[in-house]
Amino acid sequence: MESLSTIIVEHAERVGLIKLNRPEAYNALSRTLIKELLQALKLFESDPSIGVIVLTGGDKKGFCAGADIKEQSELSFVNAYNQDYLKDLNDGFFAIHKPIIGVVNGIALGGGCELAMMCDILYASETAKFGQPEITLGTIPGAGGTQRLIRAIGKSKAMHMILTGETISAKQAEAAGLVAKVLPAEQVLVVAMETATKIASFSAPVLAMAKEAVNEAEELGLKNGLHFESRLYHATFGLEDHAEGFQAFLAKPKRAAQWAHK
Ligand code: DAK
Repeated sequence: MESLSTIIVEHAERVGLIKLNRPEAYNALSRTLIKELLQALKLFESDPSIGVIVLTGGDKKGFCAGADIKEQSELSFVNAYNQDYLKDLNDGFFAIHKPIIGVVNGIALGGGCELAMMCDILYASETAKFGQPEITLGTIPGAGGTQRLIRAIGKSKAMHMILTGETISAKQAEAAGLVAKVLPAEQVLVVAMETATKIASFSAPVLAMAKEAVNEAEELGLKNGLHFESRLYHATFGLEDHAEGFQAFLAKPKRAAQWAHK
């Protein structure tokens, strides 16, 4: 990967870590940051030594303050429309089969809250705050806020956040179902990395199928969703890892499965 100016990329045991790194602008989503973030995601997606991706905001300025307001202020409607301004962000996340854990360690506002919701699992620090303040700027959420927030926390709470621009705390986000776990700021990334390592220790194709099946629940009705799930479930029977997982369980004594990731 070319030299990076807005993110930091690290490798741990089967885990790829991406830290947003524009502390001078609260990690706002400049075009460069989005380009580098999507490159890093693509790289980890294609790297067989990586099973799970962790996305966080670094230690200094929280997770992300949304679209870069300075950049956006210079865009006319026609330019934004013709360039599909920021649209590649959602498309980039849709292309990732590996699980992505988002670690929100401070503010996640506007596109930052939307970026968090593009992840598959969210951990938050006790100091985290989530909000869609676009209404205060004379615009509306544009990267999934109106669509994902309602699915995550229900209509009344989503409407309240979007129409008032007010933030919710990490504890409120956890109670509402937006966040899986809230931890002290100094522990949240460490625990998320432990979880990522645990998830990454399972069979990669099975993880991808599980992620796809869960995500399809938002697209399909129950009957079609159950059908899709059962077909993927049957498909796992064709994997070497399926045979290995069952043999390891049935062995006397029971042993740990050795995944071949195929
Ligand atoms: N963009 C650019 N710079 C930002 C920024 C942002 N979003 N947020 C903060 N900064 C910069 C500030 O301008 C300031 O820069 P200097 O003046 O020092 O040069 C520096 O960060 C420190 O900010 P503050 O002085 O304001 O620091 P405070 O601690 O007082 O406040 C804050 C921190 C994060 C609470 C505050 O800065 C804030 O409210 N920021 C704006 C948050 C916000 O309104 N975000 C929503 C932006 S609209 C789409 C995809 C995405 C989107 C839309 C469409 N498509 C797919 C189509 C997303 C839209 C949005 O996110």
